[in-house]
Amino acid sequence: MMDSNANLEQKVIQRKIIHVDFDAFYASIEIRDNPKLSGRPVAVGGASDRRGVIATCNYEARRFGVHSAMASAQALRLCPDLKIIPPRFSVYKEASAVAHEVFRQYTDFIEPLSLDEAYLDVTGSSHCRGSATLIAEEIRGKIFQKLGVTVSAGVAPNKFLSKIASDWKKPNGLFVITPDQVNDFIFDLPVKKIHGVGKVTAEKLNKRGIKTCGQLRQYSILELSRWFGSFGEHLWNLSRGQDDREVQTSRKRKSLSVEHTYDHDLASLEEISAQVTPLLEELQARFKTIEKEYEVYKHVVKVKFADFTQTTLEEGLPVNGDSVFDHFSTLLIRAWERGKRPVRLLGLGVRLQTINDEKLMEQLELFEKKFIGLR
Ligand code: DCP
Ligand code: MG
Ligand code: MG
Repeated sequence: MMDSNANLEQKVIQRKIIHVDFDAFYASIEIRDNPKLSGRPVAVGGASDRRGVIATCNYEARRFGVHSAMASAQALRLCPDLKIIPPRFSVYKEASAVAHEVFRQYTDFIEPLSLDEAYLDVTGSSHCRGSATLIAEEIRGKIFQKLGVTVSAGVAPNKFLSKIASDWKKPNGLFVITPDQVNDFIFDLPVKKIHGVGKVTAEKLNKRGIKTCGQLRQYSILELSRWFGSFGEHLWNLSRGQDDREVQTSRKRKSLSVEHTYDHDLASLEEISAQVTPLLEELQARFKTIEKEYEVYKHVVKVKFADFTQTTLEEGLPVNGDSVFDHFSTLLIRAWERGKRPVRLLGLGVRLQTINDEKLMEQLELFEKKFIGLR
Protein backbone atom coordinates (compact mmCIF):
# COMPACT_ATOMS: atom_id res chain seq x y z
CA MET A 1 0.00 0.00 0.00
CA MET A 2 3.01 2.23 0.50
CA ASP A 3 3.10 4.83 -2.28
CA SER A 4 6.31 5.64 -3.98
CA ASN A 5 6.64 9.39 -3.96
CA ALA A 6 10.18 9.79 -5.23
CA ASN A 7 9.04 11.32 -8.49
CA LEU A 8 6.60 13.62 -6.84
CA GLU A 9 9.20 14.88 -4.43
CA GLN A 10 11.40 15.97 -7.28
CA LYS A 11 8.59 18.03 -8.72
CA VAL A 12 8.12 19.99 -5.51
CA ILE A 13 9.70 23.39 -5.78
CA GLN A 14 12.34 24.04 -3.15
CA ARG A 15 11.41 27.19 -1.33
CA LYS A 16 12.59 28.96 1.81
CA ILE A 17 9.58 30.05 3.81
CA ILE A 18 9.55 31.80 7.17
CA HIS A 19 6.39 31.90 9.25
CA VAL A 20 6.43 34.60 11.92
CA ASP A 21 3.92 34.71 14.75
CA PHE A 22 3.76 37.01 17.77
CA ASP A 23 3.86 35.34 21.18
CA ALA A 24 0.66 35.85 23.18
CA PHE A 25 0.15 38.84 20.94
CA TYR A 26 -2.47 41.09 22.58
CA ALA A 27 -1.34 40.12 26.06
CA SER A 28 2.35 40.81 25.34
CA ILE A 29 1.51 44.27 24.07
CA GLU A 30 -0.55 45.03 27.17
CA ILE A 31 2.20 43.80 29.49
CA ARG A 32 4.78 45.83 27.56
CA ASP A 33 2.70 48.94 28.17
CA ASN A 34 2.12 48.11 31.82
CA PRO A 35 5.24 46.31 33.07
CA LYS A 36 3.77 45.88 36.55
CA LEU A 37 1.77 43.02 35.02
CA SER A 38 4.90 41.17 34.00
CA GLY A 39 5.17 37.72 35.58
CA ARG A 40 1.49 37.68 36.53
CA PRO A 41 -1.22 35.75 34.69
CA VAL A 42 -2.72 38.22 32.24
CA ALA A 43 -5.47 37.89 29.63
CA VAL A 44 -6.99 40.26 27.12
CA GLY A 45 -10.72 39.94 26.72
CA GLY A 46 -14.18 40.91 27.80
CA ALA A 47 -15.38 41.34 31.35
CA SER A 48 -16.56 38.17 33.07
CA ASP A 49 -19.79 39.80 34.27
CA ARG A 50 -20.67 40.68 30.68
CA ARG A 51 -20.35 37.20 29.29
CA GLY A 52 -17.04 38.26 27.76
CA VAL A 53 -14.52 35.84 26.30
CA ILE A 54 -10.75 35.63 26.42
CA ALA A 55 -9.02 36.75 23.21
CA THR A 56 -5.66 35.53 24.42
CA CYS A 57 -3.56 35.23 27.55
CA ASN A 58 0.11 35.13 28.46
CA TYR A 59 1.99 31.91 29.11
CA GLU A 60 1.69 32.33 32.91
CA ALA A 61 -2.09 32.18 32.53
CA ARG A 62 -1.92 29.24 30.13
CA ARG A 63 -0.41 27.15 32.93
CA PHE A 64 -3.78 27.38 34.64
CA GLY A 65 -5.56 26.08 31.55
CA VAL A 66 -6.78 29.49 30.38
CA HIS A 67 -6.93 29.83 26.59
CA SER A 68 -8.35 31.86 23.69
CA ALA A 69 -12.12 31.79 23.19
CA MET A 70 -12.75 30.60 26.75
CA ALA A 71 -15.46 32.44 28.70
CA SER A 72 -13.83 35.00 30.97
CA ALA A 73 -15.89 33.71 33.89
CA GLN A 74 -14.50 30.20 33.34
CA ALA A 75 -10.96 31.61 33.05
CA LEU A 76 -11.35 33.31 36.41
CA ARG A 77 -12.55 30.07 37.98
CA LEU A 78 -9.37 28.36 36.76
CA CYS A 79 -7.13 31.26 37.68
CA PRO A 80 -8.64 33.61 40.27
CA ASP A 81 -5.65 35.98 40.08
CA LEU A 82 -6.05 36.42 36.35
CA LYS A 83 -5.91 40.05 35.31
CA ILE A 84 -8.29 40.58 32.35
CA ILE A 85 -7.62 43.67 30.26
CA PRO A 86 -9.93 45.07 27.56
CA PRO A 87 -8.37 45.02 24.09
CA ARG A 88 -6.89 48.04 22.27
CA PHE A 89 -7.06 47.02 18.65
CA SER A 90 -5.47 50.16 17.24
CA VAL A 91 -2.31 49.48 19.25
CA TYR A 92 -2.18 45.89 17.93
CA LYS A 93 -2.66 47.13 14.37
CA GLU A 94 0.25 49.53 14.80
CA ALA A 95 2.48 46.78 16.16
CA SER A 96 1.58 44.61 13.21
CA ALA A 97 2.47 47.41 10.79
CA VAL A 98 5.88 47.81 12.44
CA ALA A 99 6.54 44.08 12.07
CA HIS A 100 5.65 44.33 8.39
CA GLU A 101 8.14 47.16 7.93
CA VAL A 102 10.80 44.81 9.26
CA PHE A 103 9.63 42.00 6.95
CA ARG A 104 9.87 44.31 3.96
CA GLN A 105 13.56 44.93 4.67
CA TYR A 106 14.08 41.29 3.70
CA THR A 107 11.47 40.39 1.11
CA ASP A 108 8.54 41.67 -0.88
CA PHE A 109 6.87 38.28 -0.75
CA ILE A 110 4.79 38.64 2.36
CA GLU A 111 1.44 37.02 3.03
CA PRO A 112 -0.28 38.20 6.18
CA LEU A 113 -2.60 35.65 7.77
CA SER A 114 -3.84 37.93 10.52
CA LEU A 115 -2.49 40.88 12.48
CA ASP A 116 -0.11 38.64 14.35
CA GLU A 117 1.33 36.32 11.72
CA ALA A 118 2.66 36.18 8.19
CA TYR A 119 4.41 33.95 5.71
CA LEU A 120 7.59 35.29 4.12
CA ASP A 121 9.14 33.78 1.02
CA VAL A 122 12.88 34.47 1.15
CA THR A 123 13.86 31.96 -1.53
CA GLY A 124 15.63 34.49 -3.71
CA SER A 125 16.84 36.77 -0.95
CA SER A 126 20.50 37.69 -0.83
CA HIS A 127 20.29 38.97 2.75
CA CYS A 128 22.32 37.09 5.34
CA ARG A 129 24.09 35.24 2.54
CA GLY A 130 20.77 33.70 1.61
CA SER A 131 20.33 31.97 4.96
CA ALA A 132 16.65 31.88 5.87
CA THR A 133 17.62 30.92 9.41
CA LEU A 134 19.77 34.01 9.86
CA ILE A 135 17.09 36.18 8.27
CA ALA A 136 14.53 34.81 10.70
CA GLU A 137 16.84 35.54 13.63
CA GLU A 138 17.46 39.10 12.44
CA ILE A 139 13.74 39.68 11.99
CA ARG A 140 13.04 38.42 15.49
CA GLY A 141 15.76 40.65 16.89
CA LYS A 142 14.61 43.75 15.07
CA ILE A 143 10.97 43.27 16.04
CA PHE A 144 11.94 42.91 19.67
CA GLN A 145 14.10 46.01 19.42
CA LYS A 146 11.35 48.11 17.82
CA LEU A 147 8.34 46.78 19.67
CA GLY A 148 9.55 45.32 22.93
CA VAL A 149 7.65 42.08 22.41
CA THR A 150 8.75 38.74 21.04
CA VAL A 151 7.78 36.76 17.98
CA SER A 152 8.51 33.14 17.18
CA ALA A 153 9.53 31.98 13.74
CA GLY A 154 9.53 28.78 11.77
CA VAL A 155 11.78 28.16 8.79
CA ALA A 156 10.94 25.38 6.34
CA PRO A 157 10.72 24.50 2.64
CA ASN A 158 6.96 25.25 2.53
CA LYS A 159 4.12 27.09 4.21
CA PHE A 160 2.59 24.09 5.93
CA LEU A 161 5.83 23.12 7.67
CA SER A 162 6.90 26.69 8.47
CA LYS A 163 3.66 27.30 10.36
CA ILE A 164 4.09 24.16 12.40
CA ALA A 165 7.72 25.12 13.00
CA SER A 166 6.91 28.61 14.34
CA ASP A 167 4.76 26.97 16.99
CA TRP A 168 7.38 24.38 17.91
CA LYS A 169 9.60 26.50 20.18
CA LYS A 170 7.08 29.10 21.33
CA PRO A 171 7.44 31.55 23.02
CA ASN A 172 10.41 33.54 21.72
CA GLY A 173 11.67 30.59 19.71
CA LEU A 174 13.02 29.64 16.34
CA PHE A 175 12.69 26.23 14.75
CA VAL A 176 14.17 25.24 11.44
CA ILE A 177 13.20 22.28 9.29
CA THR A 178 15.73 21.84 6.49
CA PRO A 179 14.72 19.90 3.38
CA ASP A 180 16.60 16.81 4.48
CA GLN A 181 14.91 16.88 7.89
CA VAL A 182 11.39 17.01 6.49
CA ASN A 183 10.92 13.28 6.25
CA ASP A 184 11.89 12.51 9.84
CA PHE A 185 10.07 15.51 11.22
CA ILE A 186 6.81 14.72 9.53
CA PHE A 187 6.93 10.99 10.30
CA ASP A 188 6.19 11.41 13.99
CA LEU A 189 4.00 14.47 13.64
CA PRO A 190 0.53 13.90 15.11
CA VAL A 191 -2.14 14.19 12.40
CA LYS A 192 -4.02 16.72 14.49
CA LYS A 193 -1.18 19.17 13.88
CA ILE A 194 -2.19 19.30 10.21
CA HIS A 195 -4.07 22.46 9.46
CA GLY A 196 -7.62 21.50 8.53
CA VAL A 197 -7.61 18.33 10.60
CA GLY A 198 -10.11 19.23 13.27
CA LYS A 199 -11.73 17.05 15.88
CA VAL A 200 -13.96 15.17 13.43
CA THR A 201 -11.23 14.24 10.97
CA ALA A 202 -8.79 13.40 13.76
CA GLU A 203 -11.37 11.05 15.28
CA LYS A 204 -12.06 9.40 11.94
CA LEU A 205 -8.34 8.80 11.54
CA ASN A 206 -7.86 7.67 15.13
CA LYS A 207 -10.57 5.04 14.65
CA ARG A 208 -8.42 3.49 11.97
CA GLY A 209 -5.42 3.64 14.26
CA ILE A 210 -3.89 6.61 12.49
CA LYS A 211 -2.32 9.04 14.95
CA THR A 212 0.80 10.23 13.16
CA CYS A 213 1.63 11.39 9.66
CA GLY A 214 3.87 8.34 9.35
CA GLN A 215 0.88 6.08 9.88
CA LEU A 216 -1.21 8.17 7.50
CA ARG A 217 1.37 7.52 4.79
CA GLN A 218 0.39 3.86 4.73
CA TYR A 219 -2.70 4.76 2.75
CA SER A 220 -3.00 5.56 -0.93
CA ILE A 221 -4.42 8.75 -2.40
CA LEU A 222 -7.40 6.71 -3.56
CA GLU A 223 -8.19 5.43 -0.11
CA LEU A 224 -7.83 8.86 1.47
CA SER A 225 -9.96 10.46 -1.23
CA ARG A 226 -12.64 7.86 -0.65
CA TRP A 227 -12.71 8.75 3.05
CA PHE A 228 -12.22 12.48 2.92
CA GLY A 229 -13.13 13.65 -0.58
CA SER A 230 -10.85 16.30 -2.03
CA PHE A 231 -9.24 16.85 1.36
CA GLY A 232 -7.91 13.29 1.07
CA GLU A 233 -5.41 14.24 -1.61
CA HIS A 234 -4.36 17.19 0.48
CA LEU A 235 -3.80 14.89 3.46
CA TRP A 236 -1.76 12.53 1.31
CA ASN A 237 0.55 15.40 0.34
CA LEU A 238 0.78 16.99 3.77
CA SER A 239 1.56 13.69 5.47
CA ARG A 240 4.65 13.65 3.24
CA GLY A 241 5.50 17.22 4.17
CA GLN A 242 4.55 18.39 0.68
CA ASP A 243 2.78 21.67 0.14
CA ASP A 244 3.30 23.72 -2.99
CA ARG A 245 1.04 26.65 -2.13
CA GLU A 246 2.70 29.92 -3.02
CA VAL A 247 3.10 32.81 -0.62
CA GLN A 248 0.30 35.07 -1.82
CA THR A 249 1.76 38.52 -2.03
CA SER A 250 -0.86 41.20 -2.04
CA ARG A 251 -0.12 43.63 -4.80
CA LYS A 252 -2.89 45.70 -3.51
CA ARG A 253 -4.93 48.16 -5.45
CA LYS A 254 -5.98 50.86 -3.04
CA SER A 255 -8.56 52.73 -5.06
CA LEU A 256 -10.46 52.86 -8.30
CA SER A 257 -11.90 55.96 -9.94
CA VAL A 258 -13.42 57.35 -13.08
CA GLU A 259 -13.57 60.96 -14.16
CA HIS A 260 -14.81 63.01 -17.02
CA THR A 261 -13.85 66.41 -18.38
CA TYR A 262 -16.83 68.11 -19.98
CA ASP A 263 -16.84 69.98 -23.29
CA HIS A 264 -18.90 72.70 -21.72
CA ASP A 265 -18.59 73.69 -18.09
CA LEU A 266 -21.44 72.46 -15.93
CA ALA A 267 -22.99 75.57 -14.50
CA SER A 268 -25.81 74.32 -12.30
CA LEU A 269 -26.32 71.72 -9.59
CA GLU A 270 -28.90 70.00 -11.82
CA GLU A 271 -26.33 69.55 -14.55
CA ILE A 272 -23.84 68.18 -12.06
CA SER A 273 -26.33 65.78 -10.51
CA ALA A 274 -27.27 64.49 -13.95
CA GLN A 275 -23.71 63.20 -14.35
CA VAL A 276 -23.81 60.90 -11.35
CA THR A 277 -25.59 58.08 -13.18
CA PRO A 278 -23.23 57.75 -16.16
CA LEU A 279 -20.13 58.12 -13.97
CA LEU A 280 -21.41 55.60 -11.46
CA GLU A 281 -22.27 53.12 -14.20
CA GLU A 282 -18.74 53.31 -15.49
CA LEU A 283 -17.26 52.99 -12.02
CA GLN A 284 -19.42 49.97 -11.24
CA ALA A 285 -18.54 48.33 -14.55
CA ARG A 286 -14.85 48.69 -13.78
CA PHE A 287 -15.28 47.50 -10.22
CA LYS A 288 -17.07 44.40 -11.48
CA THR A 289 -13.81 43.07 -12.89
CA ILE A 290 -12.14 43.05 -9.47
CA GLU A 291 -15.08 42.57 -7.13
CA LYS A 292 -14.00 39.06 -6.12
CA GLU A 293 -10.83 40.40 -4.55
CA TYR A 294 -11.78 43.81 -3.27
CA GLU A 295 -14.36 45.52 -1.22
CA VAL A 296 -15.28 49.18 -1.09
CA TYR A 297 -14.93 50.96 2.21
CA LYS A 298 -15.12 54.61 1.17
CA HIS A 299 -16.68 56.76 -1.53
CA VAL A 300 -14.66 59.60 -3.03
CA VAL A 301 -15.66 62.48 -5.29
CA LYS A 302 -13.55 64.99 -7.15
CA VAL A 303 -14.66 68.31 -8.52
CA LYS A 304 -12.47 70.47 -10.72
CA PHE A 305 -13.78 73.95 -11.27
CA ALA A 306 -13.49 75.96 -14.47
CA ASP A 307 -10.58 77.90 -12.98
CA PHE A 308 -8.75 74.58 -12.47
CA THR A 309 -8.96 74.65 -8.71
CA GLN A 310 -10.10 71.30 -7.43
CA THR A 311 -11.40 69.64 -4.34
CA THR A 312 -11.94 66.05 -3.24
CA LEU A 313 -14.20 64.68 -0.58
CA GLU A 314 -14.32 61.18 0.79
CA GLU A 315 -16.44 59.44 3.33
CA GLY A 316 -17.06 55.93 4.68
CA LEU A 317 -20.03 54.01 3.34
CA PRO A 318 -23.38 55.50 4.34
CA VAL A 319 -24.80 54.08 7.53
CA ASN A 320 -28.15 55.84 7.19
CA GLY A 321 -29.43 53.53 4.47
CA ASP A 322 -28.63 55.92 1.62
CA SER A 323 -28.05 54.15 -1.69
CA VAL A 324 -24.66 54.35 -3.35
CA PHE A 325 -26.20 56.74 -5.87
CA ASP A 326 -27.60 58.99 -3.16
CA HIS A 327 -24.33 59.01 -1.28
CA PHE A 328 -22.25 60.01 -4.30
CA SER A 329 -24.81 62.68 -5.20
CA THR A 330 -24.67 64.15 -1.72
CA LEU A 331 -20.87 64.10 -1.67
CA LEU A 332 -20.71 65.82 -5.05
CA ILE A 333 -23.04 68.57 -3.93
CA ARG A 334 -21.05 69.09 -0.76
CA ALA A 335 -17.81 69.24 -2.72
CA TRP A 336 -19.31 71.66 -5.23
CA GLU A 337 -20.51 73.91 -2.42
CA ARG A 338 -16.90 74.51 -1.46
CA GLY A 339 -16.42 76.47 -4.71
CA LYS A 340 -19.87 77.12 -6.13
CA ARG A 341 -18.39 77.80 -9.54
CA PRO A 342 -18.85 76.24 -12.98
CA VAL A 343 -17.32 72.77 -13.17
CA ARG A 344 -15.06 71.34 -15.88
CA LEU A 345 -14.42 67.86 -14.44
CA LEU A 346 -16.19 65.42 -12.15
CA GLY A 347 -14.81 62.20 -10.74
CA LEU A 348 -16.18 59.35 -8.66
CA GLY A 349 -14.04 56.83 -6.91
CA VAL A 350 -13.88 54.18 -4.25
CA ARG A 351 -11.26 53.25 -1.71
CA LEU A 352 -10.62 49.54 -1.67
CA GLN A 353 -9.46 46.85 0.65
CA THR A 354 -8.96 43.21 -0.11
CA ILE A 355 -11.72 40.90 1.01
CA ASN A 356 -9.37 39.39 3.57
CA ASP A 357 -8.74 42.75 5.16
CA GLU A 358 -12.45 43.30 5.28
CA LYS A 359 -12.97 39.98 7.01
CA LEU A 360 -10.29 40.94 9.47
CA MET A 361 -11.92 44.30 10.11
CA GLU A 362 -15.26 42.61 10.64
CA GLN A 363 -13.65 40.26 13.08
CA LEU A 364 -12.04 43.14 14.91
CA GLU A 365 -15.25 45.11 14.96
CA LEU A 366 -17.06 42.12 16.35
CA PHE A 367 -14.53 41.91 19.12
CA GLU A 368 -14.67 45.61 19.65
CA LYS A 369 -18.43 45.39 20.06
CA LYS A 370 -18.10 42.41 22.33
CA PHE A 371 -15.39 43.90 24.46
CA ILE A 372 -15.74 47.62 24.28
CA GLY A 373 -19.18 48.43 22.97
CA LEU A 374 -20.83 46.72 25.86
CA ARG A 375 -18.98 48.56 28.55
N1 DCP B 1 -7.30 35.94 18.99
C1 DCP B 1 -8.61 36.15 19.38
N2 DCP B 1 -9.46 35.09 19.52
C2 DCP B 1 -9.03 33.82 19.28
C3 DCP B 1 -7.70 33.60 18.89
C4 DCP B 1 -6.84 34.69 18.77
O1 DCP B 1 -9.00 37.28 19.58
N3 DCP B 1 -9.86 32.79 19.43
C5 DCP B 1 -6.39 37.10 18.88
C6 DCP B 1 -5.65 37.34 20.17
C7 DCP B 1 -4.27 36.84 19.91
C8 DCP B 1 -4.11 37.04 18.43
O2 DCP B 1 -5.41 36.89 17.88
O3 DCP B 1 -3.29 37.55 20.66
C9 DCP B 1 -3.15 36.08 17.77
O4 DCP B 1 -3.59 34.75 17.91
P1 DCP B 1 -2.61 33.55 18.11
O5 DCP B 1 -3.38 32.32 17.85
O6 DCP B 1 -1.37 33.75 17.33
O7 DCP B 1 -2.29 33.54 19.66
P2 DCP B 1 -1.30 34.44 20.49
O8 DCP B 1 -0.43 35.28 19.65
O9 DCP B 1 -2.08 35.18 21.50
O10 DCP B 1 -0.46 33.36 21.26
P3 DCP B 1 0.69 32.40 20.66
O11 DCP B 1 0.83 32.71 19.21
O12 DCP B 1 1.89 32.70 21.45
O13 DCP B 1 0.18 31.01 20.88
MG1 MG C 1 0.56 34.47 18.06
MG1 MG D 1 -1.22 33.69 15.23
